[in-house]
Amino acid sequence: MHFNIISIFPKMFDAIIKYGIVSRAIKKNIISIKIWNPRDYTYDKYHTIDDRPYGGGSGMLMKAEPLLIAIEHAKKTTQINTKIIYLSPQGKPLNQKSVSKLSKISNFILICGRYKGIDERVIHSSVDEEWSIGDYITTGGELPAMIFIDTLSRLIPNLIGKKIYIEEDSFCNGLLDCPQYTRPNFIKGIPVPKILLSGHHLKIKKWKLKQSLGATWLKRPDLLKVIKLSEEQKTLLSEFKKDWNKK
Ligand code: 4GX
Repeated sequence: MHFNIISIFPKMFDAIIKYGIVSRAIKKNIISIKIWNPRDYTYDKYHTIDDRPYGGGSGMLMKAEPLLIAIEHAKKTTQINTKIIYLSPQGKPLNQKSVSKLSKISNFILICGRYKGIDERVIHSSVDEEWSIGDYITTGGELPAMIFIDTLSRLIPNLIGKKIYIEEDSFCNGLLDCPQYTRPNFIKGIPVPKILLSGHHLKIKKWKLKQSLGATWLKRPDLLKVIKLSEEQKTLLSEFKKDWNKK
């Protein structure tokens, strides 16, 4: 997976380039990250990348030309099948399903906007898709771009472990994860649920599914509305609700 980033703050990407799984994937040549700074493509004395919006209004916009030249330079180094993406609150909301679809693509150009955004003509002429990381505003597109790279990267086969681990993730089946425990057996007087120590693999699997359903019901009931539960899942959820009401 190759990521070309258009950003005026290249150093911010050290956060993923230097640490963790993305960093390891870069060293193994599984991922590449190249950053193109629009400021390097400005030709006035002050290297101006922003300007006031036509029609007035507060704040500044990123100028079109430095962004367009940076995009052209990035394009020259990548294959034909490259998706150009603008991260913005106006984009389609990312979720695990869209991330999973996007992870089939191998070349990206990610445009990181600052200030009040970028000249609309950059979006109109050069952007294939606009994506949002959520309904809130960050100070720039760099963190959203890193989230984009991070979530896609962890779906690359064998990068974080066996496929089965990814399939057990929250959201993979549309549900939240079940509670998890590790040693020791007691923490602050609270024991690990007995069933997890029982060695009954089938019962443990059922318990985990039941807890997943319960956690989703308690914490994210909206998620339950968009998935179709199997008969087994329906039974386990009603058992969870019964237990819950007894407490
Ligand atoms: N999901 N930001 C883009 C500049 C901007 C401002 C207004 C268009 C209109 C964001 C998000 C996000 C901050 C990136 C503002 N662009 N990006 N930037 N939420 O908040 O992706």
